[in-house]
Amino acid sequence: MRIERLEMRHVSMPLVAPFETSFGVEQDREAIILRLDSEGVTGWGECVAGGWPGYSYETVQTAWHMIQDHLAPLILGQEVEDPSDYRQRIAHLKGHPLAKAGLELAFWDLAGRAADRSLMSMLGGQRQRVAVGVSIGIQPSRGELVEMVEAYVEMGYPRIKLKIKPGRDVADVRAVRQAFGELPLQVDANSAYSLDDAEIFDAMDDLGLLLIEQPLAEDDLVDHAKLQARLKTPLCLDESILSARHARQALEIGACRVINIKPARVSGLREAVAIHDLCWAQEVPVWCGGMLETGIGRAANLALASLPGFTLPGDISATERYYRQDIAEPAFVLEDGMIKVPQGKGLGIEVIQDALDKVTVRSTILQPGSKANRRAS
Ligand code: NPG
Repeated sequence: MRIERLEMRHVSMPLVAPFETSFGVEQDREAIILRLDSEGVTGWGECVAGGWPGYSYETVQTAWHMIQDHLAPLILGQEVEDPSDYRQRIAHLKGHPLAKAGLELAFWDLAGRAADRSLMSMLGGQRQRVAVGVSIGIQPSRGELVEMVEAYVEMGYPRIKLKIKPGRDVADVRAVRQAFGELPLQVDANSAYSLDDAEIFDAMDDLGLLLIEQPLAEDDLVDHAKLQARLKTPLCLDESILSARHARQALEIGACRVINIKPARVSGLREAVAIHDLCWAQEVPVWCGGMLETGIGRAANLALASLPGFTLPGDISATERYYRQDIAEPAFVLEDGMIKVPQGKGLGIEVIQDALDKVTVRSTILQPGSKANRRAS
């Protein structure tokens, strides 16, 4: 398909409530929305790099530069067959998985719309509905945390994830465990600890958690293996796993027993499926993580989570948990602890142009031979 045009929009979307993690507080979700046009077909993508390098070194600014100056020149005016062809064209460029994944997603949507196939069927998904959970940020007090958990349990979320950070860990989690008995519960530290804190995790080990996510630094598989060896609770890696190779190595040395797969973090859906396949073959459970995506990115996460190895509920919640006004429709709703996987062609969602315009803070259109494109090539 000849790529005729790439539109980039930096958006800032107000969240329904601030989201606090060990790396900071987010009030507005920043992202880049991408629109590819080819032969009368449009494909949408979302790059989830945020406003500051808290979760990843990438930000909206670095991703904008990467997409505009390095990725776009490799595709504009070119015949790009499909997402795999796109991946080959950019394979020599180092790093920047969030930027690469955002554009790859637009290629998936384009390919699906052109071939009249849903993303779920292109990826090999097998379920029309997927089990989901909710991720609860750090709350101002323990009492408010317990109230928040209660509200989400009442809404029907069957699995709860609690964000933790030093000083807001064992006592918070114990309070939730005491209030909710058998509730499926897991925690996420976003790499805020070191092996010197192992006793904190020894204490968590008795709280019946499904898993402990990314307790240590993202580049520290070895200490994760040491920590996993002393715990009965499975460790789950998120930030540490950027590719199928990382996943294989982490499993080989016993650094984790579960993997969180986020298409954005691993440079796109193609690599996400490769990690799924590796874990499926080894009977290692995986689940789909989330990065407060708009309806565009969340549609992709739902399609991915419909693959058979996603045996744990994902961080994919209903639209109303994130945004009062999303930029895509239909909204995703929770039904019996599950969300339906879109079945329309491509991502199976439609972008709401007015809503997108309202949250756009800057935009650019790149075409073959356009200034930004020429400058970089
Ligand atoms: O439901 O999309 C969601 C949020 C799930 O906790 C969640 N995401 O560390 O996994 C994470 C965290 C995150 C949010 C990471 C925003 C990066 C950006």
